[in-house]
Amino acid sequence: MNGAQSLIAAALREGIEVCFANPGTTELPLVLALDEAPGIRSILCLHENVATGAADGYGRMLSKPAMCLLHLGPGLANGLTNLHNARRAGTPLLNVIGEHATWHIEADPLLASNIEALAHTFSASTKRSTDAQSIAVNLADAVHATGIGGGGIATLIVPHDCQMADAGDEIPARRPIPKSSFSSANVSGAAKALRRGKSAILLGGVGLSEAGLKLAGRIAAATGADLLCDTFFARMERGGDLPTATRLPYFPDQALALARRYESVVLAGTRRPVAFFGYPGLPSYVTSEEQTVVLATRAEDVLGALEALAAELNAPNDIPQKQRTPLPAMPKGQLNTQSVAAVIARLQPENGIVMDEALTVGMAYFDSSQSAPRFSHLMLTGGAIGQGPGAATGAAIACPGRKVINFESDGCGAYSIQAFWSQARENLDVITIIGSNRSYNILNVEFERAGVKALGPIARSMTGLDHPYLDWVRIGEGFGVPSVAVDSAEGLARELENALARKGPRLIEAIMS
Ligand SMILES: Cc1ncc(C[n+]2csc(CCOP(=O)(O)OP(=O)(O)O)c2C)c(N)n1
Ligand SMILES: [Mg+2]
Repeated sequence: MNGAQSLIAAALREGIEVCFANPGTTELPLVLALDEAPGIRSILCLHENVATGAADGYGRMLSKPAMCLLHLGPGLANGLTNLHNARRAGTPLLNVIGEHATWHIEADPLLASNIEALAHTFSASTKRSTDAQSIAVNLADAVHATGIGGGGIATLIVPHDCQMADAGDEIPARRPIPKSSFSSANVSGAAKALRRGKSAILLGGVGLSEAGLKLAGRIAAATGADLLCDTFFARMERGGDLPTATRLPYFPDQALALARRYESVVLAGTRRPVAFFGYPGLPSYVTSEEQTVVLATRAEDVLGALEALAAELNAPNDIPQKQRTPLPAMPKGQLNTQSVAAVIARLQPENGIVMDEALTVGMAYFDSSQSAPRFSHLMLTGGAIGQGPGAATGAAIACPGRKVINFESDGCGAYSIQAFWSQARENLDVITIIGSNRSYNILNVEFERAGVKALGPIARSMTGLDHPYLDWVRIGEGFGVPSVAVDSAEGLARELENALARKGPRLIEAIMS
């Protein structure tokens, strides 16, 4: 085997099944190796940020890494925002970056750059193979690293000449990921806090899985604690008869007001909540130090800790069904934040996946969808916009039997339109709903909250997505996705029902009033 073949053989042994790729000359031996050893579904993405976003969506759904194959430093740089989001999500993800031949780097060819410097910003592990023989071991180490600490990103840089040289035939055996543990002292501390006074359990990571929510629901039933969830969770199982959680508000004043209701906030699978931005006069942390009680961090065994806590509190096995907010009525007329959310929540299918990157357009969706049928809810995790279309693509690859709804605000959507092409090419079941308010509305909201009374022409031009409007129907169609625009709740309901009844990707532009 040459180095490239040994890398692919090692990836197969490590259980890698999907590769989201945008290759160049330095990755061509790897592309050939993917052909020679079938077993890894390889998907061309027309922008690296779509590839990395797709690997994030895939990893969130399957808790195992997909591989991203990217071209040198510039290819990696293009994928950085969604690698940032994936790091925040705690997604296992494997990056393989082609590099110039070892002997050529010294001459500083045009595409050369400091790949390690880029990789270090988001990678739990970064490694450069220095010869063909070590590539398979390096690959196995990288995949292993993606499973440590609840999930992370590993980046392996493979020079072109190492890919081509003889690597021998040895592929290392797969090693089990060491099981994470939890602290019994933290369990006792959390039990004490929950018994003491009015408290909340703030859930993130695995705490928002079906098992996590059920355990938390039992603990809440035993103690009267409220359940909260991170504002920007990676994945939350929702709907059906699952316990519900209140989402920590985005704006820190509102989040602080909620947190102040509790004597203790017990953290399960997340960290002490931090305000999205620093606002003058407001603290960085949403909870005080005294209030904050750590049950288990994301890197620990969150389910084990919740189980031990439920046992310590003698929590009942059955969760009493709380009165649920009913689904909103099917709206009529103009499309606004409320009506778009209501239509989606009413029509989204059982066992669907909703990738939600809809900023102010989607503000009502979390509450509106509380009583929807069971679904997996994915959100933008790292605040770096342009994640949704890629992540929806990856989620659809990961879960072929499930409908994916990608609810996007127009500004966010415009970053990653190339994802539509991969959705069309792979005939993925992704329905993109663009909430088209034709502005970066969140920035207007921030101006308003900062007390800015009137915007000058430059500030207005920095927040308006008009002149010209984005023509989403032509954008979608241009990438091969059947697309339609609607401007009423009835129209959105009709088109969403149509899209749900069919296989394959669809785009619906919901033009807001
Ligand atoms: C990578 C990146 N670039 C820029 C920003 C700054 N930013 C945050 S929200 C936003 C606009 C979002 O507009 P849209 O998606 O239309 O949502 P709306 O506010 O209209 O609901 C921008 C530019 C960011 N968060 N991340
Ligand atoms: Mg917008």
